[in-house]
Amino acid sequence: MSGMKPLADSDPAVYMAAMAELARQRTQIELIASENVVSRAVLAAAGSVLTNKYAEGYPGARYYSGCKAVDDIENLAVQRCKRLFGADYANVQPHSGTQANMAIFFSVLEAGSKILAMDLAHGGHLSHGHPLNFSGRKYHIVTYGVEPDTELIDMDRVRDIALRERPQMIIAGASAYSRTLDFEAFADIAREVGAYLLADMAHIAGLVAAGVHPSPVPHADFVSSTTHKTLRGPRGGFILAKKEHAKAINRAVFPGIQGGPLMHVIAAKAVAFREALQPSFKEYARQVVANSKKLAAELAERGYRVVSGGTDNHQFSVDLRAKNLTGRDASNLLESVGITVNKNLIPFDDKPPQIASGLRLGTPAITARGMKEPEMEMIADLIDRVLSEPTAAKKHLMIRAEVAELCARFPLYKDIEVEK
Ligand code: DSN
Repeated sequence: MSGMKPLADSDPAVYMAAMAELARQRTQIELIASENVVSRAVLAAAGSVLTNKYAEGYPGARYYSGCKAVDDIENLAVQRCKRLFGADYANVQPHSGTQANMAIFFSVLEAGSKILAMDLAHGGHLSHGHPLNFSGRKYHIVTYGVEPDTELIDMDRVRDIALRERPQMIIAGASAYSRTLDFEAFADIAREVGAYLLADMAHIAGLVAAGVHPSPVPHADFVSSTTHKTLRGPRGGFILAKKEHAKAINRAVFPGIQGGPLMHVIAAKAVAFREALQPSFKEYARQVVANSKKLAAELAERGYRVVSGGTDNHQFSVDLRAKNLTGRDASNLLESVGITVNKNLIPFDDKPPQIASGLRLGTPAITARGMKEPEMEMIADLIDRVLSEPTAAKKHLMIRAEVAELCARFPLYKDIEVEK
């Protein structure tokens, strides 16, 4: 890998594993909805000397000397993030989306406070109340979900639950929901019951930045996000909030739940925010959604039931019950031909999460490679040919070759060469 000769020379085992991962990314179709492919500039920042610097605290108020350069970088990241989302305040230090949520909870909630969040079995997120996660262990979680007939969130139902339960916080956000979230309606409900509104936009942040999904920023007290999904940045998190919460959030992140920030990752976030401010990013996000709609429609045409009947964003789930396949079996079959997806519960699933009746598919990564509608038709066809004949091993070999051929037309990190 260019710039990786020192690693190749000193630690061939790690280097070869990194090369194997590069080869996997190059030759497979990535449909995991939460993954993406970052630019070379983001990679360079994340792999830079900034990893060496301790910078506990915030710009201008650090607990270590020598922070001039990293202060400049964090200030840039914060300014760009605020500009991108039109926010009053941003904290770019959270190491992940879960830690962003943790800091927000710690800033205004007490242990045992009641949180109303989307049911994990309907598409909610681990950090919104899984019983083994800190959220489910430390807080009293009550849930809303989707309706059995429409598989959509019904805001009247959310309001009824909120009025009954009187939570201290409501979370609007999901990791497997393909429809537009009505942040304004969530905010009205939160106001009515005296709750804080946290919008977790981790999945849709890139779509929000580009204006192809309504923004939660004008409506929510707090917005949490990751940077590595539709936003196409490095693995990490950030928080936006109304100005009045700035002090409490800063304290909750550091020293509340984190020590030294990852300055190399913050630099990569700054680079990604700048990229997302460019007009080309709007076009990228528009194409992500167009591809998602096209892939869902092509699969529906081939007899796959798409949960809620379609998608408004970068992802959707398919129900495999009519195909007599589980999510686990289907994802293993697809992986064997170089198509990477994840098994996923569908709403009201009768199977456990390790087996699941559905697959979740997303288009951020394949769109970043340049694929468009004609390729979505080809991918739907490849998926269908594998899943329609799960035991046709010879045919699967041919499909594997077709997947590799398609990927070769959309090269990834062309300049990166394996060191001899
Ligand atoms: N695990 C991520 C996802 O795949 O949606 C969310 O953290």
